[in-house]
Amino acid sequence: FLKTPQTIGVTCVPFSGGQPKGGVDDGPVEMIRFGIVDQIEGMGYDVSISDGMDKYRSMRPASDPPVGKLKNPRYVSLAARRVADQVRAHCASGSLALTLGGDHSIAMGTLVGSTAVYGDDLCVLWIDAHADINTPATTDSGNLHGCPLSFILGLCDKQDHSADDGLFGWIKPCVRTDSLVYIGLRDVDSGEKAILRKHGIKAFSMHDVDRYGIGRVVEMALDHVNPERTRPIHMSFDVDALDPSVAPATGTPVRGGLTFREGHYICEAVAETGCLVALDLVEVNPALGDPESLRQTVAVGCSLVRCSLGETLL
Ligand code: B3U
Ligand code: MN
Ligand code: MN
Repeated sequence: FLKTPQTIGVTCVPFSGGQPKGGVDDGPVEMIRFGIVDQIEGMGYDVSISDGMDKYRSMRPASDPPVGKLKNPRYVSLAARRVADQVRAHCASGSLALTLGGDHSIAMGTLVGSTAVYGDDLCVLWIDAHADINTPATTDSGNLHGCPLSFILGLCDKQDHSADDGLFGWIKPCVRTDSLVYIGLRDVDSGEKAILRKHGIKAFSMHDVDRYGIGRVVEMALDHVNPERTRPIHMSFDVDALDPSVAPATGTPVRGGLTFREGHYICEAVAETGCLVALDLVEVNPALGDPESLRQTVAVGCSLVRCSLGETLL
């Protein structure tokens, strides 16, 4: 694959159906208003933007009763499918696909889109306080933003989620469990821990960040999924990986998170590989907290994106 695309294909996904709190659907527009597109262009990139971001809101079905425990299953499936098409189009044209969420359920779409182009070669860095790997059977909350990886990795029992209408049947397993690595975990459900153990999925928790320091952790994470630094990387960055003192405006903050520098270090190290082909920045919720929390969280989200694109490399 061509390293370091010169065009950034932006997909804005004003979507909140994967969890119960309103406001996360305003994440993308706040990042645009903060100037993320101008900032990226200012770094010398060409930017193309997917059209029809307003369509995501109007996709909500009139009736969307739970399937098993899963909430808003039709809405999540429809929106993610559209995300997949838009991300696939950006990747196919050789652009780096930047997706601004929205809650993390949209990563079902971003990963289907990126792997449609890069296939098995793609590896995934999941930066998050949470593992987002619940299956329709293990989820307690029924919130699909806690489940995207189980679909992508093919860990769901078919009868769990598609018995009635094959709602998520369009998501074929597209990432191998050894092509995924986590950084930042600190709030993982017991069912999720069992899944991580069973499949031997590599995860660097905050405990590991404390023990080894962020420099070693990122090196070990990249060595695990991308030892030669030749595989394309999809980084899915949930802003709640950061400590709530750094990114307060998010739906499920968990204390003890990454510092401002640790978060940025991850992005810089990924930029340095030259392998980044897709980046998700999700779970910025402008409705939560005071205006200063909002400004701070949107600003740090934009800053993480710019660093991932190489801004602070000398
Ligand atoms: N694991 C829990 C909590 C959670 C996951 N992702 C977020 N929260 N943001 C769940 O609902 O699946
Ligand atoms: Mn999270
Ligand atoms: Mn997440």
